[in-house]
Formats: sequence, structure tokens, C-alpha cells
Amino acid sequence: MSLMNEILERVRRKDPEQMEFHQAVKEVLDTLEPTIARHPEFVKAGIFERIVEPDRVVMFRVPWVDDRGEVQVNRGIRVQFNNAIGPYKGGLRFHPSVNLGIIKFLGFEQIFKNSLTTLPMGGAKGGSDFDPKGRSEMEVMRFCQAFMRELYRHIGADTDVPAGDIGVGGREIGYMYGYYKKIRNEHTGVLTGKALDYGGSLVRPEATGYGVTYFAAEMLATRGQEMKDKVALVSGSGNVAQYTVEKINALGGRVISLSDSNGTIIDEKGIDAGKLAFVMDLKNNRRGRIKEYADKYGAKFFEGQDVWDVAREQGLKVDMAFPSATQNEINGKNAEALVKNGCGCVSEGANMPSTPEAVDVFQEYKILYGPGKAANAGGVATSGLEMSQNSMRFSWSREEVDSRLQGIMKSIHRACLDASETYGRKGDYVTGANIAGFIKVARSMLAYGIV
Ligand code: NDP
Ligand code: 2IT
Repeated sequence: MSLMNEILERVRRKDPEQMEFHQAVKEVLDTLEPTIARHPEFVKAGIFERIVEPDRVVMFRVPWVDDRGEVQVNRGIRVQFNNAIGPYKGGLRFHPSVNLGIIKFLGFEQIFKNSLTTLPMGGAKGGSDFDPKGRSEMEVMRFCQAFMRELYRHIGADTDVPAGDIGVGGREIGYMYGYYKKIRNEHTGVLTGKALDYGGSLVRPEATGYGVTYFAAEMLATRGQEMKDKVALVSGSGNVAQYTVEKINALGGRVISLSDSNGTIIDEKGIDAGKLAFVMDLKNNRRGRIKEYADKYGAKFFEGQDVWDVAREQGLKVDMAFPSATQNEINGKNAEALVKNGCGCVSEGANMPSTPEAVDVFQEYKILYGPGKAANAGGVATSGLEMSQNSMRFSWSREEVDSRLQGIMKSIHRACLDASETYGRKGDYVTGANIAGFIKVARSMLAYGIV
């Protein structure tokens, strides 16, 4: 058995129930195979065995009291995966589906993503099975405080810097930061995604969606194409989806879909700035369901279906796809339908939104396929810029941050292409992203010896 298969087998045997983690590890190890011949020193130092084992996993009880006075108990997790190139860095996810396998997959992906950003950040992820949906403002606040009551002892501006992800946005970061500041009596860059008034960075809210779109534009340019007049599907309707729509519109494209866990809206006329403002108010302030969009604008609503099922069943002809909801949302069958109906570019806002079968389809048909750890790295990159500004006790203008973000997305795109070419898989962004992200981390681990 090859070394990579042996390692994968061991990972599977150790934690048989962690399916998403196995999936992420398999994809990375498969594509790292060609590095073995060029870097025998990595094998000798056990880098591949070591990189799939988190530095540390913290799991804790989060008890809190709901509005009826009843005690609720959730589970909190922080996986500090690898800090070879910088302090642990990565988001927190609050969603009922959260478990250790999901947080490990996300933390593992984050190692390579953060390395690609060119900034000094290690990989981590955390979260809880708490479901903010249907909870009152005070319940969310009490939960966030209870979560931070334990997490605070494991994090720090130079140790581990959490941020948002699914179910964690500006509101939750505010409550968690406020509580950290209270119990530690220090005002420091320990979380990113903060509001501007207390140390946040301009463009951080927009950064993931903008970055995903910049990455797609870079990919299109390699084939002499641009975004103008192209039609796109976007899934989800949260932070990433919203700013993806905004930037696609700015570049002259047209987005015809959005979704949430209750269904999908299709608006062939396009989600313009006015409609997007409605979505932002609906989702970020009123915390309503995307169905309201269909009611307000007379768009079609597909109850209980995701964007990719709807696209296949309706035979939607689109040029681009931006999955921005969650892992494994595009399966092989739906990927095939997308490509056959003309989609030539997929830029992943979500983490691992395409199943291995879907990725195979995109690669077989040689469409432009930007995997999440490259395409959505603009979010964490701008978190890195927030950390820099916090350290300097200074803040950059919107233009300054956006131009750095654009520069970083260009450099990630270039690094992926260069690595794909060096390792004999030119234009394969999956191989390119994994290898380019890996090398810097591996070299650093090598330099430290066996620790
Ligand atoms: P939000 O919580 O703001 O939005 C998530 C959206 O996806 C909501 O519309 C939600 O619907 C939908 N969704 C989430 N989980 C499911 C599910 N299991 N089934 C169906 N729909 C679902 O999160 P973000 O926009 O921040 O995150 C979206 C994706 O982008 C995630 O994969 C995240 O890991 C990734 N990402 C986020 C970054 C960031 O900076 N925020 C950076 C890089 C990647 P509903 O409201 O009904 O649950
Ligand atoms: O998946 C991700 O990269 C994020 N959720 C953002 C992490 C961060 O630290 O900004």
C-alpha cells in the first residue's frame, strides 16, 4: 500500500465516524502524492502522518438558561490543528449539525487555506451544536457568553484567533468579544469579524464573497473570458452568498438564485441591488426565510429543494456556479447536469461544497473549478488584515483593504496555477491549492524538528 493510503487507512480506523474529515484528508493526501518524490525529507520527518493529527482538541460543556428559565446544555469544540506558520486561526460554526468530524474537516482545510493567503496564520476551527434559529436575542447573548466562559482560556491574540462561520456573524462576535474583554480585562485582537467601532476591519464582512468572485474572474481570464453578461447560480443567502451577489453584479454578471435550509428561489430577471438590499435586511436584521423574496418579487420558490436539484430538474442554463451554503451540497448527478447545461466555472464560497463525485465531474470536463480553500480564502485573509491593523492600533481605508484583498486573491490564483504546472497537472486548481498550501507548512514543521 502506498504511504498516503496507509495514512488514510489509519485516519479512518482511528475515528471511523468522522466521514467529512476522511473526505478532506483523502482529497489532500491524493493530490500531495507527487510531493513525495521531490521532498523525501518530508517523508523521513513524518510530516504527512503528523499533519493529519490536530495539535489539540478542546471539547467543553456549554450550559445556559433559556427564556423559559430552563437549563440548556450544548457542546463546544475548538480544534487547534496546526500552528506551524502562525497563531491558530479559523471560524466558529453554530449549527445543530456540528460535531467533531465536521470541525476537524474544517480545521484541516483551514491549514492549507491560511497558508495560501500568504499571511502568517495557522489552522483551527470551532463551534457548537447550538441552533440560533428561533432563539431570542437574549438567548443568543447568553449562549455566546456561556461559550466564551470556557473558550477564553484557550485563545489569545498570539495563540488562537477565532472568527465567524455558519451561524456566527457580527452579532455573535460582538457578544463573544464583549464577554472576553470583560473577563480578561484586555482589549486585544483575539477575535476577527468585529464591528468597525471596536476594532473591526473595513471590508471584512464583504471579503469572502468578494474574494470568491475575484477568484472566479481570475480563472475566467485564463480562458480570455470575463464576468460581464454571464449568468450565475448562488446557493445559501448568508454572509458569503450576499456579498458574492453584490460583486458579481458589480462585474456585470447576473445572479438568478439564492436558498436557505427551507428552499430555493429562482429569479431569472436577476437579483439586482434593490433586491439584494431586501435580502440583507431579511436575513441580517429580520432573520426571516428566503421564501419571502419569492412572495415579494414574484419569483419562483422551490420548497425543501436546494439550488442544485432545482437547476437539474428545471434544466437551468447558467455559465457559473457559486455554492455558498454548506459541505457536500453538490453531488455528482447535479454536477453533471450543471456542466451539461453550460456551466464552465465553479468558484466555491462554502467549504467542501462539492462531493468527491462532483469534483471528478468538474475535472473530467475540464471546467474552471476553484476549490474552497483557494476560492474562499479572501475571508480569512481579510481577518489576517484585521489582526495586522489591531496590532498596529491603526485602521486602513476601504480602498486599502480591498486592494490588498484583490492582490491576495490574485496571488493565490497564481500560486495554484504555478504549483499545478510544476507538479504536472497544469490548470488543476485542486492539486495546485493543496500543494502550494502544504509546502510552506511542511517546511516550517521540518525546521522545528519533531515536536
Ligand atoms: P451564514 O450562516 O451567514 O449563511 C449560511 C447559509 O447557508 C444560510 O442561508 C443557511 O440557511 C444555508 N445553510 C447552512 N447550512 C445549511 C444546511 N445544512 N442545509 C441547507 N442550507 C444551509 O454562513 P456563511 O455565509 O458565513 O457561510 C456559508 C459557507 O461559507 C460555509 O460553508 C462556511 O464554512 C463558508 N465560509 C464562510 C466564510 C466567512 O467568512 N463567513 C469564509 C470562508 C468560507 P439557513 O439560514 O436556513 O440555515
Ligand atoms: O472558513 C473560513 O475561512 C472562515 N469561516 C473564516 C475564518 C476567519 O478566521 O476569518
